[in-house]
Amino acid sequence: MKRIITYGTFDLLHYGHIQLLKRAKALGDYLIVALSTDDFNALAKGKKAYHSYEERKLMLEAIRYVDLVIPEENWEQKKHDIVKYHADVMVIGDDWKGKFDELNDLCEVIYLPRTEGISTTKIRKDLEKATY
Ligand code: C2G
Repeated sequence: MKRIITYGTFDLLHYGHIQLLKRAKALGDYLIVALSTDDFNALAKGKKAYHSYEERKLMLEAIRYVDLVIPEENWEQKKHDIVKYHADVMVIGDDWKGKFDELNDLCEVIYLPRTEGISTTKIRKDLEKATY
């Protein structure tokens, strides 16, 4: 069983996120998503997700590619997670290219091309401009 792990906030879930999860799952048999908690978002990522951790977790667990959702509470937990969950591959979008290469001594690290033309920021901006 080839186990994949990935990390993210996955807020305002969109097809770019789904495409990442789909490609990540295609690399193995079991996909673990470490989902940024509300505190981690606020304190370390400077983000305020629209949906709470519990709401984002519920949505991710409904995705066919996702087998397990765990909390991402800090930047340092990745090595621990890879060992604890026996991850063979850590996958993340190439906006992080090179940032997690130190994990190569524990597992394969793969940076996948981001899906162009969609982002949470774009959604928020487009909604602000939209006049329904
Ligand atoms: N993503 C993508 N294409 C997009 C938008 C996002 O492939 N158009 C990918 C990102 O590269 C990431 C995943 O979807 O792999 C989740 O995106 P975010 O929630 O924005 O992740 P981020 O906030 O960058 O968190 O410790 C790592 C961080 O938790 C990553």
